[in-house]
Amino acid sequence: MRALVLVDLQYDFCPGGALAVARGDETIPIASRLMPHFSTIVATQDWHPPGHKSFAMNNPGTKEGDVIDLGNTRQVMWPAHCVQNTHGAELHAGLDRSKITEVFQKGTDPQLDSYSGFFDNGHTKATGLAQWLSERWVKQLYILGLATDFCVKATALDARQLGFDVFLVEDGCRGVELRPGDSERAVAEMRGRGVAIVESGAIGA
Ligand code: VGL
Ligand code: ZN
Repeated sequence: MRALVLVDLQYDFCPGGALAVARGDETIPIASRLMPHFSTIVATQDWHPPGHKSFAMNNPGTKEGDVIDLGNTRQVMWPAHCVQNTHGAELHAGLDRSKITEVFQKGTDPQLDSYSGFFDNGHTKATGLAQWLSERWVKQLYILGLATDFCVKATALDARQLGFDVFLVEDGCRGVELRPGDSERAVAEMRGRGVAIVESGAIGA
């Protein structure tokens, strides 16, 4: 069985959003074209409480882009984004919500960030996605979304580590690019860990 994994296709990562990714909205029609080709579709949703420690505003003395120690991880300071029950946290309405089998929320622990759809950044708690997929005999994951260099990468690498066959739909991803080239380096790292890099046009029934 295969599944389509839509990573963080939320307004805050699209142009005009709080943590806007350049051309992030171009992922939406690509996701929509692929959805009819999958019977199992999961979406991850970045879903932070207002006091989340990944927000610079919640760490006095820091500014956006700084990196601090948080638990046993290094944490980038982000602008407040994907705050629970705000418009920015909603999945983009260009997606047919009725075709998404299940949504997995992450980043809900105020003390810990979670880029991956599977585990928090400290790898201490599972979101339940891995078990959910294995209960449905899913072995192949087609992953796309936002952002290439953070949540998409973390999700794909965890998926590989968990033993899934992983296909990154590269044209369905856009990156934050804190440093130019981050997305390209992220794709190279994924490829190096056994992720197959594919284009959406090659995917059909
Ligand atoms: C993401 C930074 C902070 C992402 C989420 O979806 O890639 N990036 N929170
Ligand atoms: Zn976040």
